[in-house]
Amino acid sequence: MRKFASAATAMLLGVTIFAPSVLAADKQVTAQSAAAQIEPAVDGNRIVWADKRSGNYDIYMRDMSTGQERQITSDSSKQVDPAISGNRIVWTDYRNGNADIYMFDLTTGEESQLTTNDAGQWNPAIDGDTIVWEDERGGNLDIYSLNLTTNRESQITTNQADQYAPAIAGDNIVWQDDRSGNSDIYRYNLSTGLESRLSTADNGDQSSPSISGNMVVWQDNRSDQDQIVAYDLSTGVERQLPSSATPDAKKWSPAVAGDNVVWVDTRDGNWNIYLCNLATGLESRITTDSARHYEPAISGSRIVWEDNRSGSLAIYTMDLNDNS
Ligand SMILES: [Ca+2]
Ligand SMILES: [Ca+2]
Ligand SMILES: [Ca+2]
Ligand SMILES: [Ca+2]
Repeated sequence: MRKFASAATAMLLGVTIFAPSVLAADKQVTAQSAAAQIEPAVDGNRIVWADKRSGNYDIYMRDMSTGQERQITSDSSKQVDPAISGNRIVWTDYRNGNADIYMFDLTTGEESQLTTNDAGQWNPAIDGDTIVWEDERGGNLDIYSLNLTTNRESQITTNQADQYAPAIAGDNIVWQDDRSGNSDIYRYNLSTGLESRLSTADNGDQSSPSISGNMVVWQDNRSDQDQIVAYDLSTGVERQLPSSATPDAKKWSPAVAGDNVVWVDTRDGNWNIYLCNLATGLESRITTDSARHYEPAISGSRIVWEDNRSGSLAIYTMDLNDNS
């Protein structure tokens, strides 16, 4: 409560005040290197990213509970865009001359190629036993899924426009969909087989969806300024974040875990990571220096992002529960 001591007063005034001091200490995940470390993803204490220290991009992982770093791929072609759920890491892999989805199982130490089609497969996301990705085998982008328990691959969308940037939580797959002439957010439920459009605004692009439980967030420029929208699948209620008025600031790349939403925000004149708690409406600034911070991801209380404060791209993390 100490952190948000002025919150009640702030709410009375109709604005949201964020804590002036840092919530918790941030830490550099990656060893200092002139090579780029990009595209972080996180599940619990395990952080994965794409790392160019070998002269080409590979996937690396660091477990913050043990401090141990592990190189996941060593192939000389490009491995990028990792995602992680439990003991499984997935990524986009160019070793076959086109993009495919690969997986590494931390339990067995085994790597497997999940797609073999000559067209491109990109941007995997994983939750439990289900992997989703965007796939160009039909001549336009569609969403595909693979159930690791049944080893069954499914085509989720068939529309001739592009469907891409998928995210998954439980039975719900969400993605960015261009079928209406601009981008909207759609959802497919693996249990019911039903597809629905979530974003209600006809104008502007709704993009970069993220999902946790029943909460979907996306970037939304319906009012010609990028903002963050949260949509609750259980109630159908959509709301803009945060409640504080910073209409001239652009907001990008949201990610959600439980009640916490993080995004990139330009209100301070540079790119910072901000946090909004959906239950309290309270907002916090996560990064404090004037460097660029972007591509945030979040799992539980742990936030990760890409950061250039040291002059080259590195991965940083903050555990909101770390009071040390
Ligand atoms: Ca590589
Ligand atoms: Ca392929
Ligand atoms: Ca399509
Ligand atoms: Ca739209």
